[in-house]
Amino acid sequence: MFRLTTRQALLRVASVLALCTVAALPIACSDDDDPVDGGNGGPFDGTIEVRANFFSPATATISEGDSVTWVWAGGAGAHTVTEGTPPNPPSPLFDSPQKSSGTFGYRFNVAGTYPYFCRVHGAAMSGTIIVQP
Ligand SMILES: [Cu+2]
Repeated sequence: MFRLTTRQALLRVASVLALCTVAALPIACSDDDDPVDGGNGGPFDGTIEVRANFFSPATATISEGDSVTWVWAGGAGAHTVTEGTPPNPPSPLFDSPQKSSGTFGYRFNVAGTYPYFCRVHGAAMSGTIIVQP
């Protein structure tokens, strides 16, 4: 009787441990301090980080009707997200204010290739959104 109880207890402990291991996996897998770029080369999640003079990822491919959100990383300095090519595109499709925190979003409704850049840093800080039909 005592043996059976001990065995049952051990089995119970083992299954609890197994459950904890499974439950802990998603946390371990998502332990990525850079979730914005899709992390670890994962698929583009619609978010681009605005960092100290570069966009991450610099090139992103989306589908028609998808939105992109640029997120200013902490301490990255002041930047814009401006459609077109530097220095001064005539009528940018989108042109964020110059800022050093927060986000900026744009929805791409027409397929095509959209270059963009930062007005502060010019060609040195640029990116491309590829919108597939
Ligand atoms: Cu910039």
